[in-house]
Amino acid sequence: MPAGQARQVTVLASEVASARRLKLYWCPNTRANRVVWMLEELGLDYETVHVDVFRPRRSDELLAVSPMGKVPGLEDGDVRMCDSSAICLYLADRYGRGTFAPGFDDPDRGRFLQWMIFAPGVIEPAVTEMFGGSAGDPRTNGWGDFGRMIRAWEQGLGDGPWILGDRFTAADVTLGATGVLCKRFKLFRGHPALSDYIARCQRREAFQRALAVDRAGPKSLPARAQALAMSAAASLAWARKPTYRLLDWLRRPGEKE
Ligand SMILES: N[C@@H](CCC(=O)N[C@@H](CS)C(=O)NCC(=O)O)C(=O)O
Repeated sequence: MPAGQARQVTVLASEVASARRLKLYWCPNTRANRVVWMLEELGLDYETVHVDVFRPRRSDELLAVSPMGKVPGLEDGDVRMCDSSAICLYLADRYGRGTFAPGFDDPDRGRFLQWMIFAPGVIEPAVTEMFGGSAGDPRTNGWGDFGRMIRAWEQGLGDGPWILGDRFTAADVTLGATGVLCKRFKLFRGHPALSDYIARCQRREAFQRALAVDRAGPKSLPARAQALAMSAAASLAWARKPTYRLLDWLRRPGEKE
């Protein structure tokens, strides 16, 4: 089967009768890609509906799924939902049958949820804060700051290979997809374990198929301009990092007394 095409697979016998196509509101080079990756890991059949998020127009269909007009959004029968991490968790629970999400009675469930939420709740705001050049108070910011975030992530990964050890889960999809961006912005310098972790994620076949979906997708002029702007932001972020390192050192709890 050619990479990047949605695939028809048999789910479970009990679900065949109610099998339906999942509809994903998607745009290349956005957080929608992590859901494509999850769908590819699960081997589910899906269709993508392109939304050019770099232009202002939003359809009523998208807004019914994603009230903020953002991608990704998912329609699965009567289920309509948005937010990439929530969708990955939903898909893993609903279709993974324990393979990509530890079950409710599994002792790994708690840690799994913690890492599912770490990507949108801690990594993204910490990186955004650094890009924005502002430095809030890490004691009141739920995400701490970039330094605390990266140390917690590295420590949580330990020897890996995945965030729950030998088991690859949906948490690796959300962390991995966020990490690909961190790696592109060179934020893993001095953190080889995280860099290797992301390289492992990128070598997965499902990741490669999701990448092919993105690459084959339409790219408008505003989208191309945005990509250029992001590269410029990446260089700036790197220039700002020493200030962050200093602040991080000054604020690190308990190490200078
Ligand atoms: N927390 C959301 C964020 C979604 C989001 O911000 N999507 C961006 C693309 S990466 C978007 O649709 N932006 C267009 C807009 O806000 O109008 C998620 O993880 O799905």
